[in-house]
Amino acid sequence: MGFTEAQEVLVNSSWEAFKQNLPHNSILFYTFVLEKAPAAKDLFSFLKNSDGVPKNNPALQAHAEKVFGLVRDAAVQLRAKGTVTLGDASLGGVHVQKGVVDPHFVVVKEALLQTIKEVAGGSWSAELSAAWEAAYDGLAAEIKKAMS
Ligand code: HEM
Ligand code: ISQ
Repeated sequence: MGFTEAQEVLVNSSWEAFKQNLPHNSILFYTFVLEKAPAAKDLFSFLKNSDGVPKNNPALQAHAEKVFGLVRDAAVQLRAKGTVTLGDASLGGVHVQKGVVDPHFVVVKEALLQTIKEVAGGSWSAELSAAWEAAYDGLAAEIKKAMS
């Protein structure tokens, strides 16, 4: 079965919850990434020269919001047409240039799913997580294609 309307609703509702506390949730997201891949810190311009994950950093928050927003958009596309199309063709090049490699995509996926678990709280479910995972996988596959 393809991506369902119920899955789209699950992703949309937790995306709204994510945005509701962007300062907190974006720090959670980076913290989970760096727990798994401490060396990834040096890839991000806004983390490189700071001790830990900086609080109140608009660039950091904007990037986290963008990543979650693109995964949400991917869910909408999967539901509407069954495939994900990259709106921004430069996304492949950006990641190649920054030194991102395949295993990083697993790290970011797990961090994203952990963040969603925190954000959803009592409304978290395995179905909610699987919906985010499917949308992320569809988007990540397109970014990797654009990187190669
Ligand atoms: C930059 C999205 C995966 C590391 C970006 C940008 C976007 C983005 C929108 C900003 C491009 C711009 O400058 O306008 C995504 C999405 C991903 C993904 C949607 C997965 C589905 C990854 C992974 C890594 C990564 C796996 C590796 C840890 C970076 C870095 C930058 C970047 C280092 C540059 C940040 C800076 O300005 O210093 N990404 N990304 N991304 N991404 Fe990703
Ligand atoms: C990947 N690309 C851009 C920004 C990000 C922020 C946090 C974790 C992963 C990211």
